[in-house]
Amino acid sequence: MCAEETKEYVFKVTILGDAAVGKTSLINQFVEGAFEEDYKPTLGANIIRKDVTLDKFNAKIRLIMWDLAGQEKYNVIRSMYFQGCVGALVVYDITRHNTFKNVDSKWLKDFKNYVKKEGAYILIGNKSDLTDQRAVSNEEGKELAEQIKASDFIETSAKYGENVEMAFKNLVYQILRNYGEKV
Ligand code: G3D
Ligand code: MG
Repeated sequence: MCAEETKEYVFKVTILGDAAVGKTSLINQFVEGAFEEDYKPTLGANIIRKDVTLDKFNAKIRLIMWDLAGQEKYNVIRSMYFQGCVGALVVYDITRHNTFKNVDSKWLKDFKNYVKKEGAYILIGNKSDLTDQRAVSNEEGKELAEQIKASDFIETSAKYGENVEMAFKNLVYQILRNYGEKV
């Protein structure tokens, strides 16, 4: 009997959200399992690769994550940033309400404009460890996720690694579903 062939996937995903919501920290935490305290805004976009294994699905999955660095370059690289993209984490900072407002009016609007095919996206409320500075409630987050038809809503702490792996993996599961996989 032949062994079943392992499928291979390469997914480009973007991490969207206002400056300093924690996009780079989320990626660092996911990739290294460590928190980079040193904030150095670079220019353009960083491209980070990670191979992902899933419990419920046997496949080789390579994630190519595009992280927007210096936000001021965004308008110039926007179309390139979204080209071939199949999913996004749309991130706000639970301590700053304006980052929450921009989720739909700015980031998701661009994602939908540029990612023509059905793209998967998950709403992320980051900095959940800063409970005493919270400005956006969990309920508001849930409501927005429903309203924008995000496939999931997760509060994370990139600082402590809370829910970070789950956020990226849930995004991968949703992308696989969009590819017709039963996961
Ligand atoms: P960005 O890539 O979206 O611009 P960064 O954001 O990942 O660079 O993070 C911006 C600032 O928020 C950094 O602080 C970072 O340490 C902090 N941060 C990111 N995620 C979390 C989190 O979950 N909890 C807390 N408490 N802080 C977080 P500095 O002070 O270095 O600018
Ligand atoms: Mg960054």
